[in-house]
Amino acid sequence: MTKRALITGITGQDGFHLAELLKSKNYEIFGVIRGQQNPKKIIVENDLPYVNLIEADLTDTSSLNKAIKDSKPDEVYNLAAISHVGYSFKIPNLVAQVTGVGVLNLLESIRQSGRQEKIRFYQASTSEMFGGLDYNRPGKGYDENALFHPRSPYGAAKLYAHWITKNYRESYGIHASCGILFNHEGPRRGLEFVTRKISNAVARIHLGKQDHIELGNLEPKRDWGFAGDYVEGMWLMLQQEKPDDYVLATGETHSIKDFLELAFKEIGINDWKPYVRQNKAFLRPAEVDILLGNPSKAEKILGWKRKIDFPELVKIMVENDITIEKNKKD
Ligand code: G4F
Repeated sequence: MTKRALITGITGQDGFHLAELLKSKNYEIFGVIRGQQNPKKIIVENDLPYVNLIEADLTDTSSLNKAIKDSKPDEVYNLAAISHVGYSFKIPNLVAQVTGVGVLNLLESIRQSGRQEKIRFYQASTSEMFGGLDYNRPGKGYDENALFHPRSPYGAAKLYAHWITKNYRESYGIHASCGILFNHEGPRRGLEFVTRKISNAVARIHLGKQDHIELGNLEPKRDWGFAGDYVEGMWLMLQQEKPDDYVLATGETHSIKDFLELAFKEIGINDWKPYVRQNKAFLRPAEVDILLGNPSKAEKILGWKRKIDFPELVKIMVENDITIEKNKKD
């Protein structure tokens, strides 16, 4: 029988990759779209024509109730959030409502739908919940039992969402799993995130469209994987008999300088420093200095493993942006 999936956050990078994966598995897919005249609607309609769009908002329970009623999902993937860590310091209350309490609203809609035992739920938790400070497993990385210490309004809101999801699993028996995903990137990443900002700028520098890039702190390290690999892990979590929480990560960590080094090498530039300027506007009130994940549990239980490594990821992103920028008139 064809399975039905409801995806919130369909306009984002992960929504795109997950829809492609579920389509290849013959799911009927419903995507939640938010806002009056959302400019991303047309992109979803073009790139994912098989997705049935439903208008709803995580902060509006009646619209969520209707989304669950109309889509009758077997699986719900909550990928929606205000997800930019730096921006979350500017609108902390809104982030708490959308990224945190929004998840409670969605879980309540599932619980009150009369179909709660038929629905499996995925919550997009994040490595930002660890915060980098209690780096208590040197060399091994954060696993599912590591301490949480969020360092931003975004991280704190995600931590609430994580715990309320676990709470609904324990209290009401909802098949709800949290994927604690470390940074995952790719050609579909928004230009406001550092990897895509760099790959795009490198492409433009290569084509003579700009001569430098302005960035914030270059020292932080991240465990960067490819988003296409990570959506496979989300799906695998919901195929398990029992719900649980899993870290998805590569088990490697690299600095922003490492990313710059490889990205500029793709266009034949060995010394990136003359092309990079620091702009304090991109510094954050509190920084997460290092993130390294330990995906052993997901590898063992789900049989999940990332396929694309760090150098390949950088190459894919730079090549993609060169193609886009070549075809674009500025
Ligand atoms: O690319 P970023 O904005 O990603 P960040 O903050 O790690 O968060 C991303 O990954 C999380 C998973 O761990 C997700 F939960 C979250 O939603 C998001 O997808 O920044 C990465 C690092 C930071 O240390 C930042 O300070 O890059 C540093 N950075 C330096 N210059 C910059 C810039 N970040 C951005 N966005 N723009 C800069 O110019």
